[in-house]
Amino acid sequence: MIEWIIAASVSYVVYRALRGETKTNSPINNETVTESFKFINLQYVNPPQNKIVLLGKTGAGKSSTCNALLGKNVFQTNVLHGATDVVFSVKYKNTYELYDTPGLLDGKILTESVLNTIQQSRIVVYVTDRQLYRPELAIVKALSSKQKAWNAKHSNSSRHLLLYVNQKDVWEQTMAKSEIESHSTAILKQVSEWIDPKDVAFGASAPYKKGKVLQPEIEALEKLITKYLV
Ligand SMILES: Nc1nc2c(ncn2[C@@H]2O[C@H](COP(=O)(O)OP(=O)(O)OP(=O)(O)O)[C@@H](O)[C@H]2O)c(=O)[nH]1
Ligand SMILES: [Mg+2]
Repeated sequence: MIEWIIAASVSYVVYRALRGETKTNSPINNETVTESFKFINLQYVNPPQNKIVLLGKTGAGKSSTCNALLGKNVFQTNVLHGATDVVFSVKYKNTYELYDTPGLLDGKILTESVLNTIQQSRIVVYVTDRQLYRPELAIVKALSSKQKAWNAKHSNSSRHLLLYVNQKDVWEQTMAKSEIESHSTAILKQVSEWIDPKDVAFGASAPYKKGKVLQPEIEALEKLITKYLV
């Protein structure tokens, strides 16, 4: 497993370098791990609103995913991490609003506005482009347990947690089929205690090949979200 993570990370770094992207993730230190535990204080008091919030590590592709879901470039994206620094929303389908948030980790703290948006949202989409780091798993666990506690008492206003695994084009360009399979299985296994495999979607929000940005492959996530819109 360790060799595999190293191989995947190296391929990814090489891929980004080939794209001219030289900035890589900062290592995750104890401070950021501790910060992630602020999520434990998440309180669900009021019923959820028609809001969808995208959360995840910086550079995972949250803003690109919002754009792909909307079918237009509204949210700012950047190869350099930290492109999004405030919570920003736009209208989505069926009276829903789509919320983009600043990236987690990379030394970022969880702001009040992100926490409030999570508390208000019916659907939380955790976005990743690889196996989750430990602090991310802590976040997923906290979100899932708080949502389950809420849902157990309020069957007519359920909350949902989805996982979206982005950048599948990068995997396809840097890994063999068998590696992709084990990569996918490993991610499903990592979150299996908290997220049903049926609530996991794979895709590519801003696929890139030979210097060109291609059409997003976002159907799987769209389908999942649509299932939970009320
Ligand atoms: N190849 C490829 N690149 C992608 C994909 N999705 C996003 N990217 C690229 O990844 C970089 C980061 O994407 P963003 O959408 O800005 O990421 P973010 O999660 O919003 O980042 P922060 O705002 O810093 O938290 C950009 O250069 C995107 O073009 C994808 O599916 N495939
Ligand atoms: Mg962003």
